[in-house]
Amino acid sequence: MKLSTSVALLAAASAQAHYTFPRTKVDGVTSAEWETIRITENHWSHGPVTDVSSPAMTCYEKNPGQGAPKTVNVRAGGTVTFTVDTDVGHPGPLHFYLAKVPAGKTAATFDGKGPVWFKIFQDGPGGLGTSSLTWPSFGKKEVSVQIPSCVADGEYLLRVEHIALHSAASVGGAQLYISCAQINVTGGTGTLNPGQLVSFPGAYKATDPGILFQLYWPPPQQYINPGPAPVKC
Ligand SMILES: *[C@@H]1O[C@H](CO)[C@@H](O)[C@H](O)[C@H]1NC(C)=O
Ligand SMILES: [Cu+2]
Repeated sequence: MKLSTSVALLAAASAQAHYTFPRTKVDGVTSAEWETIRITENHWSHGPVTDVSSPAMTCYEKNPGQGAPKTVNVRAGGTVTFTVDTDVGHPGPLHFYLAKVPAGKTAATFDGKGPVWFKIFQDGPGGLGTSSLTWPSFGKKEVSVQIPSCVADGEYLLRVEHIALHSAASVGGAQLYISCAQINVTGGTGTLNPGQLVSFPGAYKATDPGILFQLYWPPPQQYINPGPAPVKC
């Protein structure tokens, strides 16, 4: 009895450090949970993806093929915020990717598979070369990205990804927290050249230097974000 109680407490404590991204906020309007974001496999456990070759790398969906109930409208150049449940409890980089929905599909029906993704944002640590790196998203209860003003109008999947590096010194130790919002962009100039598109899974290898990473000692001198460089307008 006593043992199972402390095991349950431990499990609850580690689940607390984990996180999900259940709601969007656009133009001051906050969605319901999993209304504009596809419900993720970890919606209850909050646990991470640790195998970067897993199909879960796309959108970490609980119900692939089902889509979220709504698609949220956003102006190119506008901001999409994801709420974090409960907060970004681990150190590591934050990434956002977009995938344009192909003709014949909608944001609700597109599976996001294949080479369709381009990166629109990444961040990295402060304090390189010291034993106390600082990560901009650490502890945040919301994370936001600006949709580039130069994208083409239309429906997209917007994929948020936070890579927790606290256990990343061994292969398979990095923890990826992922979800996909369904968005509909208007007012874009359409002049973006997204460069080479990448696939999830596929874009990352377990041994990429930004995935297999010693966070603590010796003090890291650099951090190389995995995946392509973010696009520029
Ligand atoms: C996307 O926005 C366009 C332009 O406002 C609109 O015509 C279309 O119905 C929207 N699509 C969705 C799925 O909301
Ligand atoms: Cu965790």
